[in-house]
Amino acid sequence: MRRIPDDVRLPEPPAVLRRGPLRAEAFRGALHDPRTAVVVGRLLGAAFVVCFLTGVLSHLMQHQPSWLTFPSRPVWGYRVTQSLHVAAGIAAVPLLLVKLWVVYPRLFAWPPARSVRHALERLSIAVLVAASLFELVSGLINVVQWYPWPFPFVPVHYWIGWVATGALVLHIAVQLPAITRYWAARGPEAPVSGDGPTRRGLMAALGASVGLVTLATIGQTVSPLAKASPLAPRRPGVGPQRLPVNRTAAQAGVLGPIRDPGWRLTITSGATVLALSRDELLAMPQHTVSLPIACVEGWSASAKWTGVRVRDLLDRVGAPEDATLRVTSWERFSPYSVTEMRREYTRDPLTLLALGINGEPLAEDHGYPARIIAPNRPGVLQTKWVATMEVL
Ligand SMILES: Nc1nc2c(c(=O)[nH]1)N[C@H]1C(S)=C(S)[C@@H](COP(=O)(O)O)O[C@H]1N2
Ligand SMILES: [Mo]
Repeated sequence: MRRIPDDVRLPEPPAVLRRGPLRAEAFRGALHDPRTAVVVGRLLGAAFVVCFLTGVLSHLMQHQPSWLTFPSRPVWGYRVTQSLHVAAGIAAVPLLLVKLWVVYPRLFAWPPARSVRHALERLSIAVLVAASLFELVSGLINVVQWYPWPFPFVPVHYWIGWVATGALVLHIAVQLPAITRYWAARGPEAPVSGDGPTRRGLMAALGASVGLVTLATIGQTVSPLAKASPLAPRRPGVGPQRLPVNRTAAQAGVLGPIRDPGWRLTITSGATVLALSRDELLAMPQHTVSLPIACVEGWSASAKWTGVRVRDLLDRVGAPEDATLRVTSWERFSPYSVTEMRREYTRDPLTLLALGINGEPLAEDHGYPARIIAPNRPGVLQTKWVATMEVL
């Protein structure tokens, strides 16, 4: 590959094009300055780092690679990291809007590209802006479960997250001189003059917007705040048995098999096959645990689950201690139809095949006759309407 010399100058565009926003002094507002860009950029960068780390963690927990194991404790681990992911993403919306407002005059820099290097820099910023907007918008509309696009949300949101993060790292590297100048010149702040708001006013408005959008949505996971969160798409405490429902039994097309009086749970381990009715499951030792359902969409809610320990079921079919378990739902053709659990989950005394919730038999929409509930596990893997359990 040929190196691109730093100083490959591009021809100057004709001066007649320099009109409107392209003319010199088109933007006089004092807050389109590098200092404001750095101050807002730092906050936005922090929100992005939180989103990226918690997002990668969530992805790995949902698509667990064979070389990686996750502990089943603390039980609230996924609840906290996923709430942070969604809350930081929502807080990043006003931050990104303000950041774009601060720097948008640079879109009209003259000349549009001084050199090949400058053109590449601008291209990388275009990628950063596009990827950031895509991540925030796709994340938000996933929270409200609206899928207007023809591609699957999870892999695209995941990979564009890497693109945005790569572009962000490049952007920070390119802007390092400006950032260092900002730190060196700190000290008494130069008064900003000119039209428009002061920097302090801008930051106060920004802080208020971040606080407002956070408060308006955080109630979807912090139950005492639910009343103050008009925009929270789900609320803990609302739904059958005071727990939100992600997909109903009717939507999943399982009403036939789960209402069948001949319903049986099939457990297989090698040649051993055990078929248990709900009454037989209820006759086994029952345990009650308090565990949250924590959805990737950011809502979470705690409930008291009662049922049979998964490890007791495994012992009944003589499964090896470290066996992996495959759980299949009556629901077909859904990404949530099948999940696998390794020993950290199957052997945890809190991992249940739940038959009841908050003192009542499971509602159909919560997975009747039986569902999985395990500690520190993404909601999407808490399989409802369990049909079979296979020891692998
Ligand atoms: N079979 C099946 N299990 C499922 C789902 C599903 O659509 N089908 N949704 C999952 C998701 S995304 C979540 S967050 C939880 C929600 O459980 P709940 O509806 O009982 O609150 O169930 C999980 N188990
Ligand atoms: Mo979910």
